[in-house]
Amino acid sequence: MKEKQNYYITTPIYYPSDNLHIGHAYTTVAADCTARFKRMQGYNVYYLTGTDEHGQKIERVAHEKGMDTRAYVDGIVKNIRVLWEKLLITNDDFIRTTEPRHRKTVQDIFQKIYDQGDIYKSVYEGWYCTPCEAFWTERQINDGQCPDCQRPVELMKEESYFFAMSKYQDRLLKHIEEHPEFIQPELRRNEMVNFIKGGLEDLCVSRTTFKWGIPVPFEEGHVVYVWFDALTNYLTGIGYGVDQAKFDTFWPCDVHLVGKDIVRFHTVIWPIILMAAELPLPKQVFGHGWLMLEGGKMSKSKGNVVDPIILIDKYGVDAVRYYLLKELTYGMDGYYSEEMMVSRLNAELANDLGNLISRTAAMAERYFDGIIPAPVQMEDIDADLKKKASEAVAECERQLDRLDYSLALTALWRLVSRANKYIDETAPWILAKSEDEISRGRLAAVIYNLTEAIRIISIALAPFMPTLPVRINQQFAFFTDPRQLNWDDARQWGLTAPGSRVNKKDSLFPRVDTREKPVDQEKKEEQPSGKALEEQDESRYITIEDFARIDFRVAQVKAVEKMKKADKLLILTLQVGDEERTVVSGIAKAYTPEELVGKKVVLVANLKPTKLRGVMSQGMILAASEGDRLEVLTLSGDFPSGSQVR
Ligand code: ME8
Repeated sequence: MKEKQNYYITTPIYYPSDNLHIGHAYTTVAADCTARFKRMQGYNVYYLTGTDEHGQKIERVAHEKGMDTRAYVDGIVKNIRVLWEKLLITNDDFIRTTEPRHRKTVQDIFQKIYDQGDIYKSVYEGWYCTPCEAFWTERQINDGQCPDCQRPVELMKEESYFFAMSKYQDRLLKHIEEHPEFIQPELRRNEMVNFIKGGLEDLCVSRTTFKWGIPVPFEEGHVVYVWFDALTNYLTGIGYGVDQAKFDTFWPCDVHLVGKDIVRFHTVIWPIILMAAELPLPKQVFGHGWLMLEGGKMSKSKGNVVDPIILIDKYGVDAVRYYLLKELTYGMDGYYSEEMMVSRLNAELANDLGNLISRTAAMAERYFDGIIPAPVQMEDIDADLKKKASEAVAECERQLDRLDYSLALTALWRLVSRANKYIDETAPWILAKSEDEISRGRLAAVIYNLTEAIRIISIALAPFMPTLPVRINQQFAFFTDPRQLNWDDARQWGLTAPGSRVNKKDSLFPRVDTREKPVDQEKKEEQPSGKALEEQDESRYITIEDFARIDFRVAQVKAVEKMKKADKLLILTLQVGDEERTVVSGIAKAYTPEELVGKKVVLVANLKPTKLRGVMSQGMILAASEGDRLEVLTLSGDFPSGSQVR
């Protein structure tokens, strides 16, 4: 038998200075999605998360609250554990840096580096950002503020131990050059290469002005710098120094998943600690973007944090996980608002996925008494659905391996859309009206194929939405154990046994009523069943009259400017026949203003004007979008502006 491959993934260990917000939840959910996916692929996975409990920042917060530091962090850590349970996080261990096992690792590594000569004593004189727990030189700070978080820095002068990082600069650059996968995405790698080329200074790695930390093993009164302490958790968590077999199994780590704010610590300080301690470097550090709010980054000090527990209680764990994983595209920032979240949940979960499942279950009940028929009478369109399923799963897998959760979901949604379209194209309600054997055979094939598509989708979605297969299994009895799924089964078509039962239940993703918030008061939509199905299918269409109400026009782009303080928006001046229009469009990530000037585009000319960031937008231009790709529809040739588009 082939030996299982190992896979070690970590999140940052969070500061228990306060309860965590939805931004922290993003990293932990993303790492959990990967851990679940790798387990489904048969890997021997180790998923580590935990808390970074030492340092001046935590000590100050606890004192401000008049509490003993240990008692304070214990309370927050308890809440963090509850949050991970609610988010169904499957971490294999939870490391707290205040545990004795971790103290031992930190002291061993510190001593080892001291013994080989790379830690020495001197006096630190410079600036310190307590919220980031980071040292800065005079040259690096801006107007007395931290270059990372823009909060005031404090002047520090104390006797400290220093870590000779500067001498590792060339070795680190060489490693990054020879291992392009080490820092991902590429944008982060370039930033770090520039930072390192700017020159590394030796790092202050001990403090004497407070006590809340791990003592330096060879000199009383010094505590180890909190980032040296924190980064070492990745070794403690897999048994460094106590369980050699486990350590050898999982080190080097496959991926440290972190936010972009702490890529520098993980790709400069951490690899140099490992080099000095003669340990192999992690295979990858992946820096994802931030979940932003309209007013900027979520931050406890700004008081604009979003509590994930409230969202889970309102919308359910699968919906919250889905939203987070879809919203942040590869390495980029995403923007959170409850309205945008609800509209995504309604469109993608309730409409696209929820309807596919409830329509299929209802048709299986209505046309085959709830027994999945054998697929007789196959046609080309069935082969296409099957092909789309295998393509979607392969693409989802490829994107998950790059940690692009959003595009992985986009790939699966291509299959969801294809299956919904397949219902429209095969029109089972018409097949059901004929008594002849051919129509009956076709109907059986259609229901079987839809069921297969749903089975495949529910396996591939399991890493993202872990309760989905369990809930789907209550309607379609696909799996012996919906908690133990195998990724290979999503790659195969035809595993559903004809004759298995379908038992239609309430919608898996009820629509959230956007007019009535809070959502606790939401009314669940009545799910049509049986006879109402045909009417429901009718209501999915718009009439030609509806279509004719939209006034599409050819418009020529005359001028374009960037919207200030909105990196997604462009302000377009359009010529539409004799008229000039201003349109605000969210396409700045895909186009520079110069690329658009002169282009002929399609304008929805009778869309109600609306003010966007203070600019009145008079219409909308059409664009195709998929994941983070976007392309504006343009006309080649010399169609006059103002012409109608039908
Ligand atoms: O930095 N969007 O801990 P921390 C996305 N203890 N992710 C976010 C986010 C947001 N708005 N806000 C926070 C520390 N995060 C150190 C780490 S590791 C050895 C030590 C996530 O509690 C993101 O992953 O400040 C970020 O890197 C992490 O939370 C920082 O958590």
